[in-house]
Amino acid sequence: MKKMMFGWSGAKLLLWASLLLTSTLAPLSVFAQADPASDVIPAPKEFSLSTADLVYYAYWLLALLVLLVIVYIFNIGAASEKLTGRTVINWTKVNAWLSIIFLVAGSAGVAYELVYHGKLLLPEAASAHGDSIDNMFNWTFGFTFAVFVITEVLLFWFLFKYRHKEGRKAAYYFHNNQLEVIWTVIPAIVLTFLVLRGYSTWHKITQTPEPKAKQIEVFGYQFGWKARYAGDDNKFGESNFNFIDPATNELGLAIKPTVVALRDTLMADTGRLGNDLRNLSSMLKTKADQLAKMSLAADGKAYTDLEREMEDIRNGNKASELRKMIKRKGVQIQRINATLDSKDVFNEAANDDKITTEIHLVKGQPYTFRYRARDVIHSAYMPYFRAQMNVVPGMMTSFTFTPTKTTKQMQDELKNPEFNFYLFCAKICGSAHYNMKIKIVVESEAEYNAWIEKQKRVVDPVQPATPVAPAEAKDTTANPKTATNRNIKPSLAMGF
Ligand SMILES: [Cu+2]
Repeated sequence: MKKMMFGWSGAKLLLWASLLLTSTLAPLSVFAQADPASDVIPAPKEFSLSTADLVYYAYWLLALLVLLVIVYIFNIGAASEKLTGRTVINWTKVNAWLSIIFLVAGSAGVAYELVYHGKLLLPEAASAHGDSIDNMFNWTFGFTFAVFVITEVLLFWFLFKYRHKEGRKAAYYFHNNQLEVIWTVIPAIVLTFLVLRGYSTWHKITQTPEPKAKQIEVFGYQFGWKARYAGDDNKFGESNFNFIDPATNELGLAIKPTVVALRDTLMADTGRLGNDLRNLSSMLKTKADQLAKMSLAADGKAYTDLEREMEDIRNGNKASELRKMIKRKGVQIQRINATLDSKDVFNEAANDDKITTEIHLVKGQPYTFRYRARDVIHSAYMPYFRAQMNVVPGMMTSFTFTPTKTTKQMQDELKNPEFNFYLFCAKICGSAHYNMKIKIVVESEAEYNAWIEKQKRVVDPVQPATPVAPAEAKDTTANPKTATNRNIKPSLAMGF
């Protein structure tokens, strides 16, 4: 009897309830919360329960209790059914009403989500094509939401209305062509409409020529963005991933002295690595002498590291690693040498380019962002401008749009003086992906001009070679266009 009172269903319920309870323990303040921006692991706090914790805990205990009571009531019913042979619980009816409860609770949940989290969908649009994207989104959402509501209501209502009843016979319905045609044709028409609408909107956004569009290069890497403006000549200098040097040429621009210096460094590296490769046996001997003076007890990790290095030399791993590095650098040297004499590549167009850590745009001016990536695929996402594009290594992608609201305007509209536009990475590209963003400032033309004037050129215009009177010298350097001698001198600072 006791066993029957608390049967298998009760045990299952308890199991679920305890799982639920343990999963809800996390918000308790006794668990120290780590600051995601800090590397420091917080020390465990002393055990303490706040009032909020207790209320939270009590709430779940109460829910558990109510569930237990319900289970006991049903168990008692089932037991008396067994003893008396009479039907106490009409399960068909219980299930039918449960489906109605599910429908009502589910609808309330959907309404709650729409009201409270609906605003998280997309912020207000701040670009010329933003409205057409929003329009498309609303149409798609409207259609699918209507279908969702109709089908869910019918599903649960029919479960309730056509439940089993004594004496009622189920209708046997084999096939109906008309019905088949209706539920095939209507979705086909709706989907065709939505797809064609999406296609034409996307086509309009991406394929409409924008002859007045200014170009800005946006360069993505693990983990950040750089922007490049074309400078006074309005021409981007050529670039090539083989020219990339993290310290002096992050974007791999075609600046001859910088690239020649990189090639020379690579050649020196190759020579050094070649020497290492030839002297592996003496290297092994030196390391063995070193190891003889050490002990595992006193030196620990240094000792085992040294042992491992020696093992790598003995088994040939070190030699093959060195050969690989020499080969890789050799290929890069060859590629650089192959382009060094090309007037198309090294045409000095990169000299006046400006590399910036912020993107500044003029309100109402169309822009084409041309995207390049250094390492893996990133995705440039600007939610307010309704713009998103993959940023792919070895392939230039682009997106053209016109910002229609200044940062200041948005700050006033949202009553948030801290507001800023950002370009985010929307592709999980590595450990610091979450931090990969660049600020975008939309402003007036005058403000933009003042900002861009202050940004450093990639290559400083150089002073004239012959000494001149100070006043004159100042004039020549102030305006790079009138400079008589424009030798290239790579700037190590490069604006970042
Ligand atoms: Cu990324």
